Amino acid sequence: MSLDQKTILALAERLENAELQRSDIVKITDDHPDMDWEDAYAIQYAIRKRKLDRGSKLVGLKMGLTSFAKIKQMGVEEPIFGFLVSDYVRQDGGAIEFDQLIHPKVEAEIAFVLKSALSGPGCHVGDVLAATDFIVPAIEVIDSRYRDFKFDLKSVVADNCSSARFVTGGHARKPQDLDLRNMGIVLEKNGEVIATAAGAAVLGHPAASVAMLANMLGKRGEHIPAGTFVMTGGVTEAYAVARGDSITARFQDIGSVSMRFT
Ligand code: 0L1
Ligand code: MG
Repeated sequence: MSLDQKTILALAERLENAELQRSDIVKITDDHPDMDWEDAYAIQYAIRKRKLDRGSKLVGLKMGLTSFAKIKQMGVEEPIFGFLVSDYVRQDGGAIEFDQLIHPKVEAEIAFVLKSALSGPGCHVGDVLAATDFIVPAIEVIDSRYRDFKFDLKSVVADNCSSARFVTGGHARKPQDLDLRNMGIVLEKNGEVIATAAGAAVLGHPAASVAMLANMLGKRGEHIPAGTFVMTGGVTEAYAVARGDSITARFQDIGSVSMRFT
């Protein structure tokens, strides 16, 4: 680690205030160019603690930058992970308050709910499928706290991977009843198709994203507990939205999820 605890806590406060006050900031590596991965996750975990200490509930975990489209869009090489708290949850078909966000974008994601814990190293797709209770569709709203979405990967990890809101719905289905690699997904904005993808867009198989999360957590001495909701990452690139937009993501065999920006 290159940052001391006081700096980690101050950066967590700066980033969380940017989120809560809807005021963007410049990427934190501008002031701390030597910040390393451990520092970045330490800041993210400090933000998570701030939220939990105020009574928010941890409701899941997410992987980010797991699809070729996102990797290309962001010009990065490695997936990253973040947390999901109760403050981010919105209802299927419901409103997302545009005024609470800086510059939101949406992503269609395949989500897993686990019935057994998963731990790394060595966690693989087979382990994930055996540990999965059901699969549900989701839309994530990301909202980087960095001005104009200009950042580097460490700054993004510190900012909880731009997490802001998410909606889940559709039909819960057992993984053995689905062809997750070939699952078709259509993303619509205001009734028009803006992107299409298949489940394989996420690391070749969306379960590989959950396995990667277990392996990344394993390096930290952590695991994915039974019952965890895991979003596996956008199957397409992220699309900017404006007030008044309606977004629907349709997933083959597991139904659709929608939201309106009001
Ligand atoms: O959910 C995600 O894919 C996180 C991506 C982080 C970078 C971004 O803001 O697009
Ligand atoms: Mg995402």
